[in-house]
Amino acid sequence: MALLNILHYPDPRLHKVATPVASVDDSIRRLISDMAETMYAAPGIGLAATQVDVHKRVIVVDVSEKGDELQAFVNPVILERNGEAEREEGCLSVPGIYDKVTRADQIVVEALDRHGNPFRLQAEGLLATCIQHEMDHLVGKVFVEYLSPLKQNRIKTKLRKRARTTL
Ligand code: K1U
Ligand code: ZN
Repeated sequence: MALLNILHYPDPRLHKVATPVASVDDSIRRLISDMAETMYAAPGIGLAATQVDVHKRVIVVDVSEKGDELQAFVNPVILERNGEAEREEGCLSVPGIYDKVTRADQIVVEALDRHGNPFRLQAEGLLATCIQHEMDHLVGKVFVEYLSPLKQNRIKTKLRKRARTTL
């Protein structure tokens, strides 16, 4: 396994659109393992392949207390969205910034697992929020884009300044 480099907002590569995985082979299983290791080390509760500069439709999520319930989703598609919930979100690509975002409270998602088998999951609460946040990354959307233009500009300035002083 390997730790992968996480891109930081406003890196333009975070806005690339990921392409579907044609076949869940050993290279995808390796990517899932490396993404999981990177997510746990950060630490975080989710990670999208886009964030590690791999533009394929793969996400990993683990919202469990102990961090022992890894879920990998290849080619995820949301089939249903129900209700609304506002939750505080963070992002490993936007370090130190947290803000509230409104999303569906319950979703039904279909994807392939690490063996290429299709599965369907009904998710709610933090798990639903996290899956939607990660799937946004796959279409090049970062959670700060839900915030006002003023907040987005402040965040960009702060992170650019921080990147310059930590070089
Ligand atoms: O960068 C990411 O996409 C991961 C992100 C996922 C997320 C968090 C909160 C709401 C929606 C999506 C994170 O994991 S940020 C870090 C974080 O939330 C966390 C870190 C340590 C312990 C518990 C949570
Ligand atoms: Zn994120």
